[in-house]
Order: sequence, then C-alpha cells, then structure tokens
Amino acid sequence: MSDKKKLLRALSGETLDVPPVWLMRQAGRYLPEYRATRAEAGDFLSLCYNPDLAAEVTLQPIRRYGFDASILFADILLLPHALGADVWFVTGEGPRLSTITEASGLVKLKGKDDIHDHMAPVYETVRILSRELPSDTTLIGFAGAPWTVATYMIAGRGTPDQAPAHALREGDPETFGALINLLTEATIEYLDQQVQAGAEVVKLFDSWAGSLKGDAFDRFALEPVKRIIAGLKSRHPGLPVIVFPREAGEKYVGFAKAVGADALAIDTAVDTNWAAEYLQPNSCVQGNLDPKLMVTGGDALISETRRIVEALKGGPHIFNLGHGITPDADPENVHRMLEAIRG
Ligand code: 1CP
Repeated sequence: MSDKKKLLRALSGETLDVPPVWLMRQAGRYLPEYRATRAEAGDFLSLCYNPDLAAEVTLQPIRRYGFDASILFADILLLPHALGADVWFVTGEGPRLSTITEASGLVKLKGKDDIHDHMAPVYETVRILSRELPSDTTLIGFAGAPWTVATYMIAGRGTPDQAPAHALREGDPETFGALINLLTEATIEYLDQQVQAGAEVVKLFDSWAGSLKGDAFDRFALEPVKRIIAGLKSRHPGLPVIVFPREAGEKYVGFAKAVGADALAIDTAVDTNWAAEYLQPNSCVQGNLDPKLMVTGGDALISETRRIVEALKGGPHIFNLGHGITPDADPENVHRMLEAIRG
C-alpha cells in the first residue's frame, strides 16, 4: 500500500478500489456549525477574510465526515475584489459587483502583481489549514476561470445567460480580451501564492463555460485555462490541477489533455458510461452525483451513488457531486452517501 494520500493517487492516474471523495461547497449553509461560525463572522466576505474562522469552516466538514480532501474556504469573487472592483453580497440574493462595460472600467483595475496585500488573509488561511488538517486529507486551493469571473465583473451580478458578458465579447472584443488577459495573469499569481502557502492541488471553476460555443469556447474557456496551468506547472512541476468547464457537453472530450489538467470535473448532465469511455482514458474524472439527491435521500441516493462508483471504477475517479451541495441538503444524507461508497 502506498502511503501517498488517496486524492493525490487518483490524480496521478491510479485506479483505486474505493474512490477518494469530497463535495463541492462542503463547507456551507447545510451544516449548523457553518451557520454558527458565519453568524459570528458577520457577513460572508468577513468570513472569507478572517483566517481563523475561514480555516474553522473549512475543517468542519472534515471533522464531521472525514472527506479525503478539503477545499480552502474563499470565493471566486475575491479576485475581482483584490483587483479593485467593489464586491458585496446581498443576503438571499447573491453577489453584487461594480460593473465593467467599457475600457475606462478596466484601467481603474490594479495590476496582476498588486493583489497580494488584499489576499494576505486567504494565504494565511491556507497556512493554518496545511498545519491543522489530518495527514491523509489533501488541501485544494482554487480560483474561478477567467471567463466565469469576467461574467460577474461585466454584469455586476450572477446572470442566467451571461448576456452582458457575451455582449461585451462581441461588441468590444479589445476590452473583453484585455479583461480575460488580466484575469489569466492575476490567477496565476494568486494560485502560485496559494501553492506556496500549502495548497497541494488547485481547481479552476468555470461554472459558465457551457454558455460559450464553438470557437468562443476554445478562445475563452480553453485557452486561458491552458495558460494558467502552464504558468503554474512551470513554477510548480507536478502540481495536480482539476478543471471544471461546467456544462461543456461534447467539449469535455479532450479538454483535460488540451489544457494540461490532471482531472476533469463533470456536471450532472454527463452520462457516466460515456465519461468512462471518452474522458477517463485522458485523465482522472471527478463527479458527478446530482446534488438534489442530498436533499431527497432515500434509496435513489444509495443506488445512484453505487451506479456512479461502478461506472467509473475502471479508471481514476474522484467521487463528488455534479455541482455544489445546496443549503437545504440533509447532513445525514452525506453519511449515507459515504457509507454507500466506502461500505
Ligand atoms: O451565505 C453564504 O454563506 C454564502 C454562500 C457561499 C459559499 C459557501 C458563496 C456565495 N460562496 C461560498 C464559498 C465558495 N464558493 C467556495 C468554497 C469552498 C467550498 O466549495 O466549500 C467555492 C469553491 C466557491 C466557488 C464559487 N463561487 C463559484 C464556482 C462554483 C459554482 O458554484 O458554480 C461561483 C460561481 C461563485 C460565486 C458565488 N458565491 C456565492 C454565491 C451564492 C455565488 C453564485 C452566485 C450566482 O451565480 O448567482
């Protein structure tokens, strides 16, 4: 038996009898202990920028469930904040940001190397976690992919169809391209510091990748992620990277190889037998239980969990959800899922 951590083994291409498991948004409102710490911190951003409390909420799901990986508690919108955008969260509604609609909005932003004072508490959270996590738990750092982060910076909020970002992309390609470029370069610096502070793996979340089609997908979902990974791996050879071009559909095929990633996270819509045939030969696959089953539970939770493990057991697999666990999930269902995976 190797003494290497299970998540790292799967990421290096090993097929394991029992897949390592963690959940997107595993530190979150479905846990009473999270809600208590969040109340102590005040608002969401104050929690993100308080290293002791951010480390505490990161550790809570590890204590409760013993997941194989822990993901830094932060948010993809901290990077726009560090670059000088206004960012705030409206309770019950979601994030709000100052908007970028033309070149003048871009020149007000800081440079890629000017984010570190702002991000110092996040790096401190990573240092605390790398000291305090159990020795078999892998610490994942993360950032948003440039396209997804840009959609929030352009619209000033979450949007169902990312229309403002598509409008800027088509109407003012120069400003749009400069924003993607700045985010690409700043993300390399940000993740480099997370790794220096102790993150063992990094994940890039491209939640809105699926709204880019054809050539636009290649230019703005694939290329920037490829540049980020190349930048990071030149500084940290062997650093494992997980990518999540959510709802990429047939564009998932070949994506991990094209960007140089070690694992491809798949959303709920992807058929696992198809993933085993077309995606797993190229990289480790992460996913993809429907988060709704964490709410409804029952026999369907157990049978779906077992079905996914079975479908992906012929290659490297990290068990996860197809998207984040929701606030209405039943914490007991997480135990039931783990029992179905680990026996
Ligand atoms: O009320 C609360 O406590 C805030 C809810 C919350 C949480 C727990 C937000 C607001 N962000 C987070 C943490 C978070 N966000 C993590 C921490 C680690 C973990 O997984 O446990 C991560 C990795 C993210 C990533 C993130 N933030 C994404 C990418 C993944 C995804 O879910 O698609 C996105 C799009 C965001 C933006 C964001 N932050 C928060 C919300 C509600 C949103 C989505 C807003 C929208 O699009 O309308």
